[in-house]
Amino acid sequence: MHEDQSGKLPPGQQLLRPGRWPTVGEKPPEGPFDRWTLSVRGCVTQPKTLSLEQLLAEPHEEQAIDIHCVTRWSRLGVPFTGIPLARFLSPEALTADAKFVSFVARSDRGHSSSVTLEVARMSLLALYAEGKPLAIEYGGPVRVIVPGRYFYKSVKWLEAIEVLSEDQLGYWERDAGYHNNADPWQEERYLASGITKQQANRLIADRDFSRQDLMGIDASHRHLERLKAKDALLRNANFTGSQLVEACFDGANLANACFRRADLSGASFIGADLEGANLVGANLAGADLTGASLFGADFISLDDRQEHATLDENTKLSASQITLLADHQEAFLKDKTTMP
Ligand SMILES: Nc1nc2c(c(=O)[nH]1)N[C@H]1C(S)=C(S)[C@@H](COP(=O)(O)O)O[C@H]1N2
Ligand SMILES: [Mo]
Repeated sequence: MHEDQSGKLPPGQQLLRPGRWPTVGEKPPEGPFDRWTLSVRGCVTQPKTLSLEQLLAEPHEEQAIDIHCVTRWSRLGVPFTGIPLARFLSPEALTADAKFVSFVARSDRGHSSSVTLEVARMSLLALYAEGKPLAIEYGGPVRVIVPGRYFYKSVKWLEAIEVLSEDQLGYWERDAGYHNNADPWQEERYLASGITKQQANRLIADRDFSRQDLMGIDASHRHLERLKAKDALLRNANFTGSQLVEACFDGANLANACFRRADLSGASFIGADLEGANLVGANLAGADLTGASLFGADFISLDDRQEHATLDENTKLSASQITLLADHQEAFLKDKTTMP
């Protein structure tokens, strides 16, 4: 546990100024939201379903909680108000085999995430954020806020709290390789990639990554001119120092990918997810970033401001894409956007 760490910035995170709050993940579910219910089930002595009115009538607490998104942006001391989850998870309320808690969202894809009972007991059922009822886009009317873990543990549109005797991996943890412990102080972002060196070398030789799941692939210092990587899953991939002139990454998931000092001139990232990606020292002359998501991405180094991405008048980047970035990234990109 790292309770002493609150109010501080974990390694590899960038601070967003108060009020900046990107929305991340799936679209909100269908309403109505005023008849919301939350059930508590599984290894409990008495399963129950609470209405929104009942939740609102419970005694509330305000807590200032730090948000650390796995895609490298953080907000410190965000005031959330709601019900300490420990109140529903007292030893008397649970059966003897209770060990984990799965948070289940109302969601088309059955979104969920799980934590240990110990971590669940430190969490908050948030009904308000920053003094206002929690907005639908941020998981209202009720979401869980799990302090001291990457924000993907903080499930939005919380519909069920399932107490478990054995852990059950959640949506990101099961299908996308997100680390199940998610401690930002240990940078527990993703699991290691499952691709072997031989597989990686063959794909690199073919220069075709299209639609493949290659999370964490090491493609650093390679000659990958005109690489085809449309719709590829390349979270946490390493392209450091690679030659990627005119590569196509349209629609690809490049969250937390590293393009440090890569040559991306004329490359295309239309609609790609570049959240948390590192583009410091990359050549983006003529690159097309239309519609790419850039929250948490790095274009300029904080340690050495001389080191930054190169953009030119042919780089396609719109002003609306940079309004939720960390201040120093936004300031660097401000005079370099080429579209409204
Ligand atoms: N139901 C649901 N909860 C979710 C997600 C999601 O896709 N669906 N995404 C998670 C991730 S990855 C993050 S970073 C935070 C984002 O919360 P925000 O949109 O309020 O910033 O929600 C988490 N909770
Ligand atoms: Mo996230």
